[in-house]
Parts: sequence; structure tokens; C-alpha cells
Amino acid sequence: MRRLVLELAAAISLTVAAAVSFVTAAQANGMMVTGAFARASATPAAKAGAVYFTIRNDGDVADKLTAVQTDAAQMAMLHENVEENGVVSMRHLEAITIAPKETVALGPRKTHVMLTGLKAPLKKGERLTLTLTFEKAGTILVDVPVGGVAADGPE
Ligand SMILES: [Cu+2]
Repeated sequence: MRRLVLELAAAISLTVAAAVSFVTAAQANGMMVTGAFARASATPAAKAGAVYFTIRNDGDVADKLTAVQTDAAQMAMLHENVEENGVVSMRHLEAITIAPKETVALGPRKTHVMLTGLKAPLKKGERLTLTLTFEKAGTILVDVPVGGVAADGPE
């Protein structure tokens, strides 16, 4: 009886975990992407935007995020913010390496996915899909909600 109860509890928690990860995370081959969000465009004429998320590598080998793509913009690329002599500029990154068991958080004022050539301004409450390509884990589709113009996380 006790064993049955434990098995039931395990089955239920697995179901809950699966349901939660469906909503908040996308994963493949040990690579987990969570907390994705974009900021709404500040003006209707905006042609650029940014997307942020957190990547966790639960696998045993380092992996690299090498490409990003979305239908919402003509181009998506990896950028990092660099400060030199008090001036912040953005630098293109060829890839982001994630060591085994490492978590890399993108965010405003640091590493981000830059969208250029937006096909339409990003509006709060809308969603876009981002395709991430990892060297080893392959392709992960990430559902990205658009938050407010100054959002610091998914809303
Ligand atoms: Cu940028």
C-alpha cells in the first residue's frame, strides 16, 4: 500500500512537472531554456528589439548556442553589452558557450538576442517564436511573450 501511494505521488509530480515545463520551458538533450521574454517596442516605428532568456546545461558536455532565428524579424543575432570608458556599446557574439551544469542568463544591459528589421513593432501581450540552434543539443523552439517596454522578466 505504501509503495502504491509513493508511486502515485511520483506519477502525479511527474505530470505536474511536465505540464509546468510545457508552459515555461523548452528543452532538448539536457539543454533547458526558461524565462524568455521580449520588451515591447517603445515606438511604432521601431525596427530593433531584444529577447532575453536563461539557458541551463544539465548535460555532461559543454555546448554552444550558435544561431538564433525568428519570423518576427529579418535578422536575429547574439549581442553582448561592453562598457569602455563609460560608454556602453554592443558587440556581436559568434556563440555563447554553456559549460556542463552551468546556467547563463541573458538580460537587459548584458547579453541579449538582438532583433533587427522587425516586421512589426513588438506589442505587449503578443508572442513570438525564437529558434535556437545548439552545436550538440540541436534546435530548440522557444515561445517568447512580449512584456512592457521596460520589462525585466516575463510578466
Ligand atoms: Cu544588441
